[in-house]
Amino acid sequence: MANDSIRVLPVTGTIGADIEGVDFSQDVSDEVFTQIRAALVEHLVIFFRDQDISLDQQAALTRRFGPPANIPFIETMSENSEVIEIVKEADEKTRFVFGGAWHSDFSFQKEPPYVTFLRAKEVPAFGGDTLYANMINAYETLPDALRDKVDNMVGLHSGDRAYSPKMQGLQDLLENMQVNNTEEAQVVQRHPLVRVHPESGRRGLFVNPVYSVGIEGMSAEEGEAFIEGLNKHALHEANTCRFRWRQNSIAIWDNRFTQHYALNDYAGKRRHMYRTTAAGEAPVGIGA
Ligand SMILES: O=C(O)CCC(=O)C(=O)O
Repeated sequence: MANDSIRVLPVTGTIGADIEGVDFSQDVSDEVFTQIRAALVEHLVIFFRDQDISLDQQAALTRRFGPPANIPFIETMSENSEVIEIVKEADEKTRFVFGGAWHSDFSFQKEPPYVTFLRAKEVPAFGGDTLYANMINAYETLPDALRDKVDNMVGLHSGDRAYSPKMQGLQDLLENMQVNNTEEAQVVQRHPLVRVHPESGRRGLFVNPVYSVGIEGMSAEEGEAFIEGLNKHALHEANTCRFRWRQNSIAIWDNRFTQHYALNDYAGKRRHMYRTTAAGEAPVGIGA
C-alpha cells in the first residue's frame, strides 16, 4: 500500500536514491515524511515516479520541508506564486537551457534554499537528464592537507554571472521564461567554504562554478584557480548521478550539499518542469 512505509533504493554508491511506496497525490503521514527526510539526509537527492499532483499539492509538499524560499529574478507562475515553470519549447532557436551549468540554486543569497523540488510535466522521450554531485563526499575525499586548508576559509558568492543586467541578453535566450536581471545580483555574499549539515553534522564543500566568484584573502586570479580546482574534484564523474526524467517524475534535492546540471541535449523537443524551493538557513561553518 502506498504511504505506509517507503523503500529507498540507492542509484549509485555516492549520491541519489529512488523512493518507492509513496503517492504524493494522497495524504502522506508525518511518519512517512520523516522517512523521506531521512532518505534526503543520507542520499542528498531522491527520486519519485508517477506523481500526478497539482501545483498546489507540489507547493504544499515543498512547504513540509520549510517555508517557501525567496525567488529573485525569475517570474513565478500566476496560478501559484511559489512555483516557477522551467520550459523549453520544441521550436526554440537557441540551445541554451535554464540550469545548463553546474551550480547550486541561488548560493549567492544570504540564506540559500534548502530544498529544490522539481517535477516533470512533459519531457522528451530521451535527453534532458539532470546530473547531481555530492558536495559532502567532495569534501570528505579531499587530500588531508587540502581539507585542513579549506576548513576555515570563506567563499565569495554573487549572482553577477547569471542575473546582473549585463547578462540579460543571455537570459533572454530563454524564450519561454521571464527572467528579469537587476543590479541586486552584483552583491557579494560571504559564506563558509565548508558548511556543516545541521542534521548529520557532516561537512560539505559550498562552492560552485557559476556563483562562486572568489575566496576571501586571495587575489581574484588565485581565488578563481582555487575554486576551479575544488570544482574539478567535486564534479568528477564518480561523485555524481544522472536522473532520467519521465512525465510526473519528481526529484527533491538538498541544495545546500549538492550541485546539479541540466543537460542540453534535446534540441527540437519540448521539456516542461515545475520547480518549488524551501528556504534554507545561513550556511554554518565549522567554527560556529
Ligand atoms: O531543469 C532541470 O533539470 C534543472 C533546472 C535547474 O538547474 C534549476 O532548477 O536550478
